[in-house]
Amino acid sequence: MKIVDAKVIVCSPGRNFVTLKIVTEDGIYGLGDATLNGRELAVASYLSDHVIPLLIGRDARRIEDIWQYLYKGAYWRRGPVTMSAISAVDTALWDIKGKALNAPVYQLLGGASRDGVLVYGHASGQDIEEAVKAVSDYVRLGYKAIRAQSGIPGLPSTYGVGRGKMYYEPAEKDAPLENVWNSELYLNFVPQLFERLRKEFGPDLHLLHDAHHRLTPIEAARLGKELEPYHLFWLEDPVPAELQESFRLIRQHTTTPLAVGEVFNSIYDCQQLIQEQLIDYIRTTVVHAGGISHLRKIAGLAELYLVRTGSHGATDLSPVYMAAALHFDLSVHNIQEYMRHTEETDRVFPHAYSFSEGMMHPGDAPGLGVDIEETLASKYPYRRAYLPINRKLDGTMHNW
Ligand code: GCO
Ligand code: MG
Repeated sequence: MKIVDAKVIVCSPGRNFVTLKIVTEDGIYGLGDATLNGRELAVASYLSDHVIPLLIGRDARRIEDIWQYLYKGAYWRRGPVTMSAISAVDTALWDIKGKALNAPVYQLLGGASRDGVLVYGHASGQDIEEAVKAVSDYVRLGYKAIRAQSGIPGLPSTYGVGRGKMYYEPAEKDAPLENVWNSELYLNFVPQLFERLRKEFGPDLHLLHDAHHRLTPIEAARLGKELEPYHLFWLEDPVPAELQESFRLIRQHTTTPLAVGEVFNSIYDCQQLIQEQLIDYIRTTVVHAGGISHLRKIAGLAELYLVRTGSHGATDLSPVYMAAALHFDLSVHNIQEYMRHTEETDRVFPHAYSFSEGMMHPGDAPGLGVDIEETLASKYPYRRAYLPINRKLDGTMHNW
């Protein structure tokens, strides 16, 4: 089954998405998401200029061989651009295999290991009252797990507080937004938020929180410790994770479960974190960490050490990603982040996955069960956009 054509489709139905489409000689095509928020065109060029010419004429059925060919063959390994490009190829090839065998991809991965995938949604507010209201909106929609973020008194803006009510979009057109940060104000405030949420919603609702790489290890240890009475499902990205051993210090001080990995690209980024059991959830994704093939290897390693997967699923990952993630998710034991896309985005990417009672299912369409309406997509041309940057109150550049 020769690959005869491939192309990259960049569109912006509300936000930018990069989609790879691979076509085989018998007319079957597959899709892969290659969106790298704020650096989209680098991956588009990597694919069009360097990868697509190597794909033409190859047998689309040889998924693992093509993965190894692109990974080992590049010589320059890993990194978000390379790995997002490889991920898109891998995902598109799984889509093709499913369609060719007339089976949903999860059936090729060992079949459903449970009835549905527990997902968590994003609730946020400018202050505690708004955050409580947002969490109750998600409870009403049927969510069993909810991430809660709130504006911090004394800071004009912060990570995770959406502009709209049910949608969240941090990227800004043309130039990055500048956020202001202060760890002391944040650390003093967050336990109050979760004390209130536990009081309002009782012990059973799964509550999550994302510190978005902003703390030092000892600050993260303090936060984890102070959040212990509120039994978080997880505390995410407490510190920037380049230094994997920094989690040892956090771990020594707190039993709050830790999640990390949305910015990782390969198994090597989390090998130590998993093998030393320094984390509880690994958040690598199909779209940035080598596709379904590589994510299965990460999940396999994690399973040995009782680390579960909880993949990133923000709206900057397209419905093509969400479909692929759900097929993978259904085959392993985990939770999945789910931020609803806008209707505009959903119209460009019709899909078979569905949400009900806090759970999602990828559907039973052959392949991934997601498509791209190319004519509609072409009506939304790319517009350069950037993620925000973050400075401390005195102007020092900090992690966003
Ligand atoms: C999350 C993430 C996102 C990222 C975004 C960056 O946990 O959902 O932290 O909100 O900030 O994906 O592009
Ligand atoms: Mg995050």
